[in-house]
Amino acid sequence: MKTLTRLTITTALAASMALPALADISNRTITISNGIAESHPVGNGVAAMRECIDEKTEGAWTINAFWSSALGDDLTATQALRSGTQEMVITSSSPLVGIEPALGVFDLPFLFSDSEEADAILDGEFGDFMNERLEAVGLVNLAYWENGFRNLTNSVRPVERLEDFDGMRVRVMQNNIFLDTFQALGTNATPMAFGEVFTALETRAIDAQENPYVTIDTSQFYEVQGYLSATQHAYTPFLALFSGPIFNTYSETEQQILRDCAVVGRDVQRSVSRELSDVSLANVQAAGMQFNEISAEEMDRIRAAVEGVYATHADSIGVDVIDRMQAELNALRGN
Ligand code: KDG
Repeated sequence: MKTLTRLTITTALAASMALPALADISNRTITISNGIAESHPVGNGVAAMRECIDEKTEGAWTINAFWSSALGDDLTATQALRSGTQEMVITSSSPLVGIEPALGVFDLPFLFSDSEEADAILDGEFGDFMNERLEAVGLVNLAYWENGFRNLTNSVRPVERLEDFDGMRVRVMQNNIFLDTFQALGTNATPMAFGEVFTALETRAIDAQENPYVTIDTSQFYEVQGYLSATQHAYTPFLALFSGPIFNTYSETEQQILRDCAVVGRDVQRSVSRELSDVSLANVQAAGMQFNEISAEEMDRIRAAVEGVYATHADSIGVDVIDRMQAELNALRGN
């Protein structure tokens, strides 16, 4: 009899220890949006995050994903998070500099040398520093996902030297740092939301745009662009943002589930993005794009032409922000 009693008490204790976690998880519906097609590696990331959430909530949460700017562009969706009318967005950081100017540091040309450096900065102290600033404006950044290294496409000519940029009508993200960078290269730069780019290229309202290979491929820019040049002029991250007002209504258990599963999604998304980069480059060439790399000498001239953007935007980004970034990069590079 005593053994049965002990067993019953042990089982009851074990069950009661499990209960708080389940009791802390309510039925939830999460709306998440993004500006690109689901075939982009962001789709893989969202799928992995959803699987993680299904497992941890035992199916108590529903994730509804919307693609190709269906719920508005990056800035519109992000404002919906701040007002508490949408839960989540995977967005480029660049269009958000009007909300948090410090984000502009990620738009500085040729800032990161490679994705390993980008990961170390974004997943380290600097990323935490930026996340604190985002929380102050009602945005919880659950993780940094990968947009990637950006390259120029156009319908006019191969860009092999600095002078080939001259007069080109280039679409840039709604961000003065990108605007000034491409004006410094001699182009006629135009800020535009991502959802409008394909039509603007198709109608020849603009000549060019710049994005990572996987975006050029999955957004089918090869249908309206003849030339792709490996400028690799900036590495921009994606932010996996959650609404601050809504996040604050979640239990600590639920908040941790969001953070943990956004990291699971991040690792899958980055991995697929890097695996697909060369595949996408091959795809767009097979679809007819003429690809060219740029000589080291010409890359030095291009870098020199845009280096003034750092000084021009130091005040708007924050000298302290840029100094912090440079210090962490120097430490990584052993300088
Ligand atoms: O929602 C993300 C897209 O808007 C993303 O592709 C942003 O790189 C981007 C661009 O060029 O606008």
